[in-house]
Amino acid sequence: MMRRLSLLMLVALLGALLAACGGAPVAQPTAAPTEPPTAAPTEAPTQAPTEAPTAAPTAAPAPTKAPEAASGTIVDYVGEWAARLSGEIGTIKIASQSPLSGGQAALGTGIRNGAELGITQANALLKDAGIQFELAPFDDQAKPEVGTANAKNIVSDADILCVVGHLNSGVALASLPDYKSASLPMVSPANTNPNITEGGYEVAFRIVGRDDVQGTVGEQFAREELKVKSVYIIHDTTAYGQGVAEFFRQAAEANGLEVLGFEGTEEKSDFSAILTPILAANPDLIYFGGIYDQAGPLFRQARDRGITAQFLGPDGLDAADLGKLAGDAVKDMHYTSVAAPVSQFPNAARFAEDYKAAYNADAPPFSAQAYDASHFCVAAIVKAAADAGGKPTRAQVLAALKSLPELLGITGAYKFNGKGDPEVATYFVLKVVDINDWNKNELVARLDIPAP
Ligand code: ABU
Repeated sequence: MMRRLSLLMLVALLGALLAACGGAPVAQPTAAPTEPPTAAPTEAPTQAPTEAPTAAPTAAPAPTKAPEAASGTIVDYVGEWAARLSGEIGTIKIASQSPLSGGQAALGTGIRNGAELGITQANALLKDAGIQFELAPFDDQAKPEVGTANAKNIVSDADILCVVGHLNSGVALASLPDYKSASLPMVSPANTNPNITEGGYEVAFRIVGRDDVQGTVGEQFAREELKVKSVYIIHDTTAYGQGVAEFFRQAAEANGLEVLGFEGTEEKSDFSAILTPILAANPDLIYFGGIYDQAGPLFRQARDRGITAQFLGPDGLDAADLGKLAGDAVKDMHYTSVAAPVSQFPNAARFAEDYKAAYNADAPPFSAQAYDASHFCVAAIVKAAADAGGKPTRAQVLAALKSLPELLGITGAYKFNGKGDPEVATYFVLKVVDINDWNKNELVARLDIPAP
């Protein structure tokens, strides 16, 4: 099995490298389309955990080849649809929801900024088309109850026709009933809990993978590549953290990786109580299902107490602040991600420069995905406006999102399946090399895996 995973990872990595070396057209966000498409465009502590997953795959699904080059970039298609607009539509709002304050603001601010850059650059493309966009950013504080309150304000603003968000699956799941009641589509750049698209909300789309896959990819990597025999699993009790931890545990139990403990904690600073039994159990691996703001002090204190287990976790750890919070405790650790540092996306090089120029900071993981998510909102709104012959309704934007062809953004090519998942999602395994420079993280594997 280990050799099989290694081979699959190598094949997937080579496929991705080939695609990056010329297979995929490069999106230049600010450039007007040069050629029309050839085909007619036809957390929070209070977050409730998900139900225990019942049907997680216990072996990571086999990756496919890297996505083929799409028939057109998002900006190509937007330009094509904009040419069919008539009259002055005016300014349409796109909301973002993500944590802009609190311990997860580093990633949440990146989502807001990525969406803002996407909208600014779309406006430049559309300046003579009679339609412009405005971002309405909301701070959900990584708290479900705040997300819900924001969602009620968002749906009451008739000018908002699409939402980019959230960072936290538990917050998105709390907000989706309001979006659903208003037929308001949400395009997530980050949410990985399966219930986002399996929960019957009908308005949820995402451009990232799912934790029923991510958890099994992590378990397979732990067993076959890290060669660990035992694991102690910690999670943050949120829909996301507990969910992905349970998928990891299911796979571990099915595959003979000994699970020495499975604990949830909302603690943010003093992990003594949870580390004492881990020290006694002496696992080969600690798997943490949660976000970097909690993982950082947990990992640092684990090392300080003499725990030598390797660390592993999912995409909630994909943040430069993990290095700042944990220090050398996370040097050389591995994690899985559905996002990855922006340095992993050749087509996002221009985005990374623009982000740095606009915000005087490196673009964090999920910000480039938020840029792409905002462009999916723009594409659907412009297409719906062209089809409707004027300002579209939310229901028309929702229908347009469902009908979009595969579109190439700066982080990949995406086509939504009937549930709102991307037909193929990319899962990364990364290694922390330099705790002071997240973009130096080493790509260990890249797996392109069809939606479950
Ligand atoms: N997937 C990364 C962010 C955490 C979440 O989905 O809740």
